[in-house]
Amino acid sequence: MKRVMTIAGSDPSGGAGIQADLKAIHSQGVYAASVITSVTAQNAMQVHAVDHLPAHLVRAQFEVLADDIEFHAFKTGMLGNADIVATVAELLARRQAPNVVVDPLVQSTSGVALLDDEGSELLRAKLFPVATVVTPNLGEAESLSGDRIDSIEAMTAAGRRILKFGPRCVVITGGHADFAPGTDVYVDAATTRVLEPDSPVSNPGVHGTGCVFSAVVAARLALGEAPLAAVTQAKLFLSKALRNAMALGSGFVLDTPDNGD
Ligand code: PXL
Repeated sequence: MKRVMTIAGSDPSGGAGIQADLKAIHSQGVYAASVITSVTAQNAMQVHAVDHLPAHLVRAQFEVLADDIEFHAFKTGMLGNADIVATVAELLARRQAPNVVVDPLVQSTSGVALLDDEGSELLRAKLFPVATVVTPNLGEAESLSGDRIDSIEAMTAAGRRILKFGPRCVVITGGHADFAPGTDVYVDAATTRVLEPDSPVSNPGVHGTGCVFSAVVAARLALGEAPLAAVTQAKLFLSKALRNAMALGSGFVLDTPDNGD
C-alpha cells in the first residue's frame, strides 16, 4: 500500500485539517500518517482557539516517521508560524521528499489566521522550491502573487507568477469565484489547463474543501499519477463530495467515502 504523510493542524470537528486529510487519503486506498503542527478548538461553524506546537516537536514527529517508513508523497496544510514552516521545508529538502503537495493556507474559511506574516514569506521562499504542486484558492493566490484576480486569464497569470517561486506545478482553485464558479486553473512550465467543473457547484458553507482537495492530490501522486491527472481526479472527487455534503451541527462537512463510492 502506498503511503502519504500529512503535516497539518488538528480540526476536532473532523471537517478540515489532519482529520479530513486522513479520511481523504484513506478514501483513495492509500495509507495516511500524520505530523501535527497546531491544535485548533473549532466546531462546524468557527475556530474558537488555536495554538502551535514548538518546532522541535514537529521535527521529532517527522524524523521518527521518516526514519522508519518510506513515504510516496507528502502534504502540508496549516503550519502556523515561521519556525514550523522553516523546519518542515528543511526536513523535506534534506530527505529529498518526493511528491510534495503544499496547501498554502493563511486563513480559515471563517477568517482566523492560520499562519503569521513571516511564515507566509517563508512559505514562498523555502517551501515552494521543494513543492511538486501548490494548491492556493483565489484569496491565497491573490496574496501569494500580489495580483488581483477577476478572470480566468488573471488566474493563469497569477499561477505563472507563483510558479516563479519554484514549485513544479500550481493549481488555483476557483471555488466561489463569481466570474467562473468551480473553475480551476492548472499551470506548469509547459502547460496551462482550465479545468471546468463536471456539474454546477453547490457549496452550502462547507469547510475543509481545500484540505480534502490537496490530500487527494497527494494520494494520487503517491499512486503514481502525473500532477495534472492527480489534480483532475481530485477535482472530480471533491465535486462528488460536495454534492453529497452532509449537515454536521450548525454547518456542513464533505462526504469522503472509501474509493469515491
Ligand atoms: O480549512 C483550512 C484549515 C486547515 N487546517 C485546520 C483548520 C482549517 C480551518 O479552520 O482549522 C487545522
